Amino acid sequence: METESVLTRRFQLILIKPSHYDDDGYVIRWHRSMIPSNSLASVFAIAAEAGERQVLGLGVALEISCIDETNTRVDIPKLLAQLRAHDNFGMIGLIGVQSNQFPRAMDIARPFREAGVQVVIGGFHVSGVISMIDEHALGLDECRELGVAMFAGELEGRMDAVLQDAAAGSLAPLYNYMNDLPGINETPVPFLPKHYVTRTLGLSTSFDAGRGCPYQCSFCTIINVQGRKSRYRTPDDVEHLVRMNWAQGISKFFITDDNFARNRDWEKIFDRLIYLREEEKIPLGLLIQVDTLCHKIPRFMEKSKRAGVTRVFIGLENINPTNLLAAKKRQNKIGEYRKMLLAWKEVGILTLAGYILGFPADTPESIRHDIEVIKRELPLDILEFFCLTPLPGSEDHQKLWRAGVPMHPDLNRYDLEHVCAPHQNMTEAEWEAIYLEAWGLYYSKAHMRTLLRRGRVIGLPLMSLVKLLLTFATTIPVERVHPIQGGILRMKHPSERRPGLQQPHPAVFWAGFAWETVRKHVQIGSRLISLLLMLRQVKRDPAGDSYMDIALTPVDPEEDAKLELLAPTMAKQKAAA
Ligand code: B12
Ligand code: SF4
Repeated sequence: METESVLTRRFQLILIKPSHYDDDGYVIRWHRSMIPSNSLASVFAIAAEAGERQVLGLGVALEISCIDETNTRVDIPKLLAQLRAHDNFGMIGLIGVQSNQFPRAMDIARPFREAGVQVVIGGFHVSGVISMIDEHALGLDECRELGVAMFAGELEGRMDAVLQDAAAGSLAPLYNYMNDLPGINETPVPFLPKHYVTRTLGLSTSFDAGRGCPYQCSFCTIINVQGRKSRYRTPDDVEHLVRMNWAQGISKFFITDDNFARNRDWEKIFDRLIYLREEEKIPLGLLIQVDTLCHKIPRFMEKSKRAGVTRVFIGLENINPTNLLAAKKRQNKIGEYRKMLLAWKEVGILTLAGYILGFPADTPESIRHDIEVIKRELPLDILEFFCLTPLPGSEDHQKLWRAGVPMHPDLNRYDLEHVCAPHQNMTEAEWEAIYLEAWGLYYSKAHMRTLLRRGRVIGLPLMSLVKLLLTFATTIPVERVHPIQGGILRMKHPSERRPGLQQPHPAVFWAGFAWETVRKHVQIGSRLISLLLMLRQVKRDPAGDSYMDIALTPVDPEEDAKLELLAPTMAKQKAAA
């Protein structure tokens, strides 16, 4: 009898990737979110492999379930009942928790801890704070008080100990591997079963081909958590994960490396992807992130195209050299921006760039001016704005913390959309106002028409461009969240309101939600119609094929020196001479 009961034990491993709260205090959740979480895919794959090796002993099964809160409600009573049915033989894993998600993660953890369920939290907040501040600051002591075990560092090669401790009911308060970054070659590759992937848009998934970045931007947390040395997956691993996904019909990937161009093995990985695409006819579609000097790497652009890259995200950050220097972003050379963007245009790949507002030299006027310069002179498709934020784990945050500069105490705001620290030229209200205004300035009707006209003459996929324009032009004004946190059909539930805020009467809540949903869809629908009409006009324009403007003009060093884009750089050079 005894043996039989041991054999039937099933450890419940529930992996939850928390979302965070919007400005009204509701969890940001969608019917379909943008893209599956790579953190969740990584931890799931590591756990699944541990399960196959029966790390909890012969006859003890590991039952893993995943919840990405950006697209699935965390139904706490249901999960508690599931765990109770197994005598609480299980564990909640709070996965890939960023600083802005930490308060929500704690709110999820609380009822589980009250019920005696074991909880472990991992991700950039815990790792970043331990790396740059200490083991107690910014909510980490709250974890200890609640009995939530913390995991700092990376999980590859370390899962067995966590699972075995949890199964024995004796989790340590802290697993700290920050000083020991594992190699990620030949470790389980990130993977999510298709029924999780279909909760996101466009049947695409994500993986990291490498970790670590050699640069030293002061606002960056990545170098202090994942290190500056390039660690990467082997081409065999990448091929394996592509085949696993293709077996379930998925061939579109977001390669999440912060800078794939600095992955030391980028070429070997691209060669393998080119083989899979050209010889095996797997219809790969890739989004990669690169730096502004990637066009200088021989063969990088051409092989990107052949490997199936359709979109690139570039960390442009700013066009003011003083700001770039202040952020130690020395690798961004403004004189190279046009060359790099035109090189991507030449291979027909859509470009998206991140632009940070709130560097020391910024004022509302300078930001307005810079956006107009970008629109006129840079051949860029999509621009995304962020507020400069001292993210826990970054050098910027560490400096302010040590200097005792007051920063916003609510971690939920550290999402790059809210102002969290003082600025020398702008009040908090001015900064937040120019952040919202910036979106409207770039996604004006006139500029979206220009982008479509440039797209036509270059031969970009215009429907893809329209979809991106719709997302980036509407998500902020309609949904009040950043487009990369967006999705389709915003979902809300009264139980998801932040504790401490007033709970509305259910009737009032649901009536408000229904009205809000209708209103938003009318707004989005009318923007879509106007974009489609614009596209039709652009396509039918008889002069469309000969369209030309400053941005599309090939680089000529003498002529480029006269552009406003380079005015601050030229002035600096003159002064230095
Ligand atoms: C890809 C990515 C995204 C994607 C996410 C989708 C996807 N496909 O994954 C998108 C573009 C949507 C995105 C959005 C945002 N992101 Co982002 N993102 C990243 C990026 C580049 C990679 C994440 C990743 O996959 N890492 C690899 C995984 C495997 O690492 P990991 O999460 O640390 O997990 C490992 C360990 O921590 C540990 N672990 C993790 N969880 C757990 C749990 C347990 C129980 C255990 C035992 C272990 C464990 O094991 C894992 C494997 O080793 C990171 C930077 C980076 N290099 O990580 C930024 C990063 C995580 N993002 C960041 C931010 C701020 C955001 C946004 C708020 C920005 C915005 N305004 O939109 C939003 C938030 C939206 C959201 N809902 O997540 C910050 C977070 C910083 C911080 N201190 O919080 C980072 C670090 C980048 C930065 N600017 O510094 N992001
Ligand atoms: S290039 Fe990107 S990943 Fe590298 S240090 Fe700068 S911000 Fe961080």
